[in-house]
Amino acid sequence: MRSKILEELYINKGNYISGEVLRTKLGVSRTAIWKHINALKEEGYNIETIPRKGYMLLEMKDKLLPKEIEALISNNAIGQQIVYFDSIDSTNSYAKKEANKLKDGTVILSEEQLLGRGRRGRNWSSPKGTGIWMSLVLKPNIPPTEGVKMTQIAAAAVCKSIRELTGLNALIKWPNDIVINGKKICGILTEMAGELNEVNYIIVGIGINVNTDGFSCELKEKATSLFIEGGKKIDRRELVVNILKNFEALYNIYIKDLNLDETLVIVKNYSAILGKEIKIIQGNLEKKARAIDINNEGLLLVQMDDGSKELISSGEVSIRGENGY
Ligand code: BTX
Repeated sequence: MRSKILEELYINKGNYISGEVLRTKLGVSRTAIWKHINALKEEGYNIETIPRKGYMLLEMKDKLLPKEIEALISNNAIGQQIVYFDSIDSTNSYAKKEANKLKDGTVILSEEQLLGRGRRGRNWSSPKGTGIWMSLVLKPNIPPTEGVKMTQIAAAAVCKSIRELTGLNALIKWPNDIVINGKKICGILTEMAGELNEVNYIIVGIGINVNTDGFSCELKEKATSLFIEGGKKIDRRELVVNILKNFEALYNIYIKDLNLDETLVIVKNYSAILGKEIKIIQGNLEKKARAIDINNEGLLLVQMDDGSKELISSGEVSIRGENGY
């Protein structure tokens, strides 16, 4: 019912619609409508209420409200259903908790995360209204070993979208970061549950610093935002929509016959590390190497100082450039 009321408000955007009209159109009591309107206000919708005139949906600048995003991605399967929060612990945690109830392709968005998560229990800073903190719920029919490739698909989609929308030189730092001018603008956290040969669900968490105008001392050296780099505020809705479209295109190509080629073209073309000296950090161990290639499986091929070659899989390592992050 809430989404039907919202739909009516959208159709009449900028004009008042009376409680009575809503009541007859939707066949519920005026009290029920009033309660739903209040709930919508709590979700972040800017609705003006005037006695005897009714309700009017006002412009909501720079909010990631689902109806507007859904309208812009009408042809996409991913994002047909959007779950939106003003505040939440973590969109990935929510998606995992509710995975069995959520449809394939559902997108979770929140204006802020209070306990945003990175890999291996690290934090992900997610301040209110400044970034894109989103999780995609996927239920593909693929072997669980393929799941890690979602990170590469997401990285390619985000990198492509940032380049298309901002013209900034976004690069992919294998396996799960996007960087601009050597600083992290986006992190990706892919989590999966499944049986031996079947995926139950894959959650692809994407965090992007969009309009952030400053970072804590701790993050200043390694984090940046699209606003800091480009000097312009970005419409987060437009970026979300672009990413979902790019993701879906690459995902569909991949899912057809598990061929990652299209994604790999982007991942390699815009790699921040290929051909460079890097440090591979595994627990307390640090090794120097040269990043040579990313293979068909999305694994990183490196050459050690002694000339030997090694394939690195994304789960185990962090990568640092020779000069810091
Ligand atoms: P990661 O483990 O590669 O990176 C985490 C590290 O990045 C932190 O230890 C910190 O040094 C640094 N960091 C923390 N916050 C930021 C930030 N906002 N910008 C730049 N650097 C930062 C990367 O993990 C994966 C992050 C995924 C985040 C998304 S947001 C939606 C979804 N929900 C959720 O809880 N996580 C994902």
